[in-house]
Amino acid sequence: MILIIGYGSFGRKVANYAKTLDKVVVIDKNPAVFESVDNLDFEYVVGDASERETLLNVNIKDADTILILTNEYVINKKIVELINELNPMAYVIARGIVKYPDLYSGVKVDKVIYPIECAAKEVIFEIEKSKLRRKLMDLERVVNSIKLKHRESRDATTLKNENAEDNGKVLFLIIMHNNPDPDSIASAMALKKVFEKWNVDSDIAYGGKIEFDENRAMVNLLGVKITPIYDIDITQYDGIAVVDTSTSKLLPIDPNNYKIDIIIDHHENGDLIAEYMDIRPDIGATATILLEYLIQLNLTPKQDLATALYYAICTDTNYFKRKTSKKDFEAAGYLQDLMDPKTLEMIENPEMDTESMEILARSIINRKIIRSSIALSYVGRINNRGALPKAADFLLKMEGITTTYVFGISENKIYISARTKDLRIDVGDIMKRAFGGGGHQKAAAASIDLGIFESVSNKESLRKLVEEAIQTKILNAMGIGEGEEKGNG
Ligand SMILES: [Mn+2]
Repeated sequence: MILIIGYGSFGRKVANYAKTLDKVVVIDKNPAVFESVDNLDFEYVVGDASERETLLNVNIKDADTILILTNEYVINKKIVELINELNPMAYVIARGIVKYPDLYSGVKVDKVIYPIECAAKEVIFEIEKSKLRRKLMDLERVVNSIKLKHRESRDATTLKNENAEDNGKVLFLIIMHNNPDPDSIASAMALKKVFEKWNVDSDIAYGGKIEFDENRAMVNLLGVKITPIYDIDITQYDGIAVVDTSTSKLLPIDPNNYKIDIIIDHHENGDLIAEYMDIRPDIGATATILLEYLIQLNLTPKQDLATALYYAICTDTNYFKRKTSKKDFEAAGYLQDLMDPKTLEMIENPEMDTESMEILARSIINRKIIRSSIALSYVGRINNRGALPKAADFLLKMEGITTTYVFGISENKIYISARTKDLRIDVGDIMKRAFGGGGHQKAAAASIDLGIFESVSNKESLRKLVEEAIQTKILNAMGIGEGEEKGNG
């Protein structure tokens, strides 16, 4: 049996739904509330539920669920006290008031509900939805105006030249920022899907390099088609969209030479402008914004896109440890059912190329341990600089080692990667003072010109010279003198 106390407008609604679930009994002290209802298909009692007699009259012991829905809060508490005594097993739902959060302290209530707040939240949710719908209408309008321009220019060409070839489709260029990260890659993939829905073709381009093994694995395993912007004739495109940046510094094209039509990003203080801009710094990843678009357009992301978007949110929020909004969590939750955990695992732990493996091996073999916790390691000539930070990370896993420096030569420079898990050591500061490099407390890097060492052709002599020069500078910056080190022997 469901017992409802209070038959106001809210109680009436609840009673209506509840009677499909179980037998319903309603109590209200005002007989008039029952008169206005035509066919009452539930039991009711006119009485004051804050009086023991009334509750006993309705066989309160039979009630599994009791709802106290009057808006007289003081009386509600009194009723709860009585119920706790007469039927302690019942599931008690009571109407609360936001102003008095402690209203039910000291009594047992299973659920306090705030009807007005629930309704208000639902309204806000609808407002958000309408805003998103509006945004997508704006985006589609921008795309349509480009379509129109495309058609006009095509008609003009056809008039002049009967043989002009054109499949009639509008072609967009989606540009990611330099050295694209998973968020920009996934966002570009998603925007391509949005364009497809509107019958627009698009290519994805990037500047710089795809730097990390993980990012390369993402592109390869998910079969993402992306092209270096230098291989592309930008003039053949009808429109340009930029994802995951709004800063000209990170863009591989000069915004003074090309008109950008669309920018979707989550970074603050960008200098780029476009006809359509959706920039939301409160969101942890651009992928979250684009997933909203997909859902709004009824486009359920397929497994590859879902995996990409999920990985993008994970990396941009550093696995939800950095700035993460409720929307990012919701997006990740939604994607979890759609993505492929096996592919994700392969992206997160990509196979290492032979050179990286060798550099790792050399960093272990060549390590010099100072003060039993600092490892310095020279790995010689390298092609893949990305292997240095990996080696520095890897050495940190050795027992007793808390700070690592791995350095090697690439072209005519010495590159150094530093890592520490010792909170008293700031490797960013050390790299800066020793070599003018940079980074933060836990991870840093630097590079210096090989200079006069360049003329040294003997491998072994070069090793000795570089090792000694780098070691001296690092130890000095750390405040560990050479002499002192020898003394400690
Ligand atoms: Mn991002």
